[in-house]
Amino acid sequence: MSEATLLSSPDALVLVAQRGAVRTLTLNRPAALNSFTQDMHVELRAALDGAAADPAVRAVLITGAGRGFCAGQDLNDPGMAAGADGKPDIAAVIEANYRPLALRLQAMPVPVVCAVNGVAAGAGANFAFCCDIVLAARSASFIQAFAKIGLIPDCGGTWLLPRLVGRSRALALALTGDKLSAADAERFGLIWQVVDDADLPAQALALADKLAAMPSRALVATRQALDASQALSLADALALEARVQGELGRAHDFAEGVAAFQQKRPAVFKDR
Ligand code: T3D
Repeated sequence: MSEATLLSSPDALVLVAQRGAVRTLTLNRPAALNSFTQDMHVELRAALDGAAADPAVRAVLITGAGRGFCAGQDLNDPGMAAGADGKPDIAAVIEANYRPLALRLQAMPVPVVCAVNGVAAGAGANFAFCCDIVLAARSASFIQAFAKIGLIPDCGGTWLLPRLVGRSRALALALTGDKLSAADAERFGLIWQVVDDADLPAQALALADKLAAMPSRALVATRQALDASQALSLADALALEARVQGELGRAHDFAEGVAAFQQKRPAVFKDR
């Protein structure tokens, strides 16, 4: 297995590395549990845009440095905008940072794996849930911390939580702000899988490698169709499936997948 190549500065707020076809982004403010500052948002956006634009990238893996994954908004960040009345303009912070982040993840042209290595709180938790497949270390936890500071779930939380776990659990998580263990997050269906702490990096990388070798265009079309179906009737979802299958059926990867099956060899997918 090849070594990872660091593409960012070693002291960047988001470390960017490439190994094979997997681009790894590591939130890197461990002393503040990788909470989001304005500068970290800027670096994360650039890193996600860079991965999206690079044809050598076929899967993205997101994780955090140190003992936390991400504690949400850095509540000490002087970059937090103030409105004309001098009070915090949180709408501006969300419009500038969290809304683009959630939409960027939903529109990534490759699958995104999230390896939650420690606590994920506030927007840090919902950022993780925006990713396609979430693994978490057994010691990790998830906290909808917003209610404790007089806010509502953001970074897509109001949309994601009821879809992931249903209204009853979504409301209880959001209203109490209680800490949910990784094991309970898996049991609720908030995340895909909990793994032993020591195994998280290797298992997350193995999953990203596996996805990188699969037909990216079809994987991304799957995410888009599943998300779109939430607002569609069965008849309209069936029509969408027909249209998307029609497009994929004319693409390289379908021909390659069928040929590889018939020839009993591994497929080499390349559409993105
Ligand atoms: O503009 C806007 O506000 C809008 C956007 C809102 C989106 C949001 O994300 S709102 C929610 C913001 N996040 C939180 O409210 C979580 C705050 N953090 C915590 O509740 C706890 O830190 C944790 C439960 C996440 C972890 O607890 P613990 O005991 O493991 O660690 P700790 O000792 O509290 O934190 C370690 C350090 O990280 C500590 O710094 P220190 O004292 O060692 O210098 C702590 O201050 C720092 N830290 C943790 N979270 C944040 C933070 N610093 C700034 N902002 C944080 N969110």
